[in-house]
Amino acid sequence: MSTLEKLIEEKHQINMADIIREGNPTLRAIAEPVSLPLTEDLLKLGEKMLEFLKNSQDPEIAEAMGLRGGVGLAAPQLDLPIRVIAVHLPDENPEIAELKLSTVMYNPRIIAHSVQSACLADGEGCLSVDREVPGYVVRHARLTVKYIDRDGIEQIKKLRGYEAIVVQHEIDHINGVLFFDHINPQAPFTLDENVTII
Ligand code: 0S5
Ligand code: NI
Repeated sequence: MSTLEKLIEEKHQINMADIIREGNPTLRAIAEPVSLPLTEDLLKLGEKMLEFLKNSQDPEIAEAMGLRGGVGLAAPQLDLPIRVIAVHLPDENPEIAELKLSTVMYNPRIIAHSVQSACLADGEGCLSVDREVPGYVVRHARLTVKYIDRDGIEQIKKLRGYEAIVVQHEIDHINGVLFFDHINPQAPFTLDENVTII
């Protein structure tokens, strides 16, 4: 049975054992676009990815399943070299309260971005990286992303703040890029003037 078939089996719930780690070449590959119309299997995959993120953010479920809490997941992290990402932002993030992003994006593409940059104050981690890499990960502060949604409809969305950072981390994964690629090991906490720390 293929990796995709196993992941989308009715009884299967995505867990840490499904997530590949640093060193696996799939994390460094350019993932393939998904073809349209979306297949039933790709729709199921998207649902499973979102379910994983929700489970991982529920303290009881995360504890029981041994999950590391996450806000995003990209198909290459499941050893699937395809352009599918899921983002599920936690309710407790005050900035996002009015605009909570919980989406699966097929073939997402950044079609425009700000000159202004931003980074998370605490740096970033990754469910595929089992070590801490300190340093600012400088990204676009705002972006316009175009993607196919679960109804097969093309969407164009403007993002800023935390959600823009998360979507960029996930789009990096489908391009074979890991967060620490953006960290200068000689000066991990050196920033330009035009970078907002969030
Ligand atoms: C509850 C639990 C609520 C945890 C929030 C969290 C995808 C939480 C994380 C990911 C930086 C921008 C380690 C910690 C990393 C996107 C990495 C955890 C974000 C994606 C998952 C990353 N985390 N948890 N990943 O490609 O905030 O930030 O969520 O690797
Ligand atoms: Ni990651």
